[in-house]
Amino acid sequence: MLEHLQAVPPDPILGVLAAYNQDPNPNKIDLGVGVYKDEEGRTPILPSVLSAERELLERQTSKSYLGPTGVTGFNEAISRLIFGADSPALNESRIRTVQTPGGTGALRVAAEVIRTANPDARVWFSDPTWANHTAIFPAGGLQSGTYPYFDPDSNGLRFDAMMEALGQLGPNDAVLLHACCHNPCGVSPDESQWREIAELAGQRGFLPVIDMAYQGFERGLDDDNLAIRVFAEQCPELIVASSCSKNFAMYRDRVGAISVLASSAQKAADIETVIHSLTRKNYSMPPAHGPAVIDIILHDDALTAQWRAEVGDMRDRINGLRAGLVARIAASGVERDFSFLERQAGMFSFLGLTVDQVQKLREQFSIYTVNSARINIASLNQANLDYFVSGLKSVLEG
Ligand code: PLP
Ligand code: TYF
Repeated sequence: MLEHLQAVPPDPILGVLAAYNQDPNPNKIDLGVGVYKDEEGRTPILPSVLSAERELLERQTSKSYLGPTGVTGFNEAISRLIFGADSPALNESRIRTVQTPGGTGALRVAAEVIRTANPDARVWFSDPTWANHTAIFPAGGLQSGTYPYFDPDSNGLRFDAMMEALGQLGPNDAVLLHACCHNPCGVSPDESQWREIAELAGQRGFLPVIDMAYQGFERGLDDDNLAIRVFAEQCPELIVASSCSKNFAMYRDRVGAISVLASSAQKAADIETVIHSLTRKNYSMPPAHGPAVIDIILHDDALTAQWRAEVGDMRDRINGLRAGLVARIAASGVERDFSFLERQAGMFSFLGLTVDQVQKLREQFSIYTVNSARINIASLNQANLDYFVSGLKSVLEG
């Protein structure tokens, strides 16, 4: 039977990393995979996480099963973090959060929850979106489509076209939105645009599904959940898939959560049983280590303050790099205006290069980007910035 299986090409983003790893050039730069790096090019364990892991090691007396809900202290703390501690829906017990294996696991569970509620539902993605979205939701049994989002001419948002497309949708539709730090384009709606989108969702009755993989990397931990708070005000129902990979730098521990806001406390409790039944048929129960660590951090004032400062440092470094990059490109004499890089946020932006130019950057300079010319800004540092800018200038002028 297995004879019928054919090889499948690797994930294009992870493929860039594999090609980079094989390149012997000492000046090589990996601007591909979205992993935060510090000024030395490392992705260290956050000191707050290390402290909590030490405490967990001392405290933990058993590794017996926890059950389908996982670490309840984590679920409760994540609800507060992503909806805001003063969220009216939280006080009305209309929100249920269940830990999942990463934000990716949360997205897959979200797809299955939607399919269970309505097998004919269609999910709509921004054009463009993270490639895994377009794989996960169909794998979870949903049809999909796209709505206009990024404008390559202005490097901004196609807000009017987006609103027009979303204005056609209704109760059989789910709309996937990036809460902040859009992957791959770095463009977010502003506050008044978020309010208009949420009002439209309320009027049309489509289900917002918010992917928040970068909370804290755009404007701050307490501001980056703006979209979630606005949708929670305007819509009776909402799904959030959140990730702790980036803001706790716990990538390989696979920590995330699905949160569902329902029209009543009873409905929220009912939906949680649906989530448990879906995950039981998949991975049975979620892994506990990462959430146990985050449970410790978010229930300890000193560790929480330390972690918040660490997230602030990562955000400030990325924003500093954005400003530095714009200045160095302009100073190098490149004619094209790259000032949009400073108006965008998070780890990612498009450089606006052709596939040919991307190829040249790779072959002539060992500078690796995704084929779409998406770069991970956090991979730049003072030691490689000038080399990157000279490579960029050369392919733009060549
Ligand atoms: N959503 C987006 C937009 C992402 O970029 C990522 C990954 O980095 C995720 C979700 C999920 O990440 P993870 O499964 O590592 O939590
Ligand atoms: O877009 C990125 O680079 C990150 C990391 O299959 C990532 O989201 C990339 C590919 C993948 C899983 C995570």
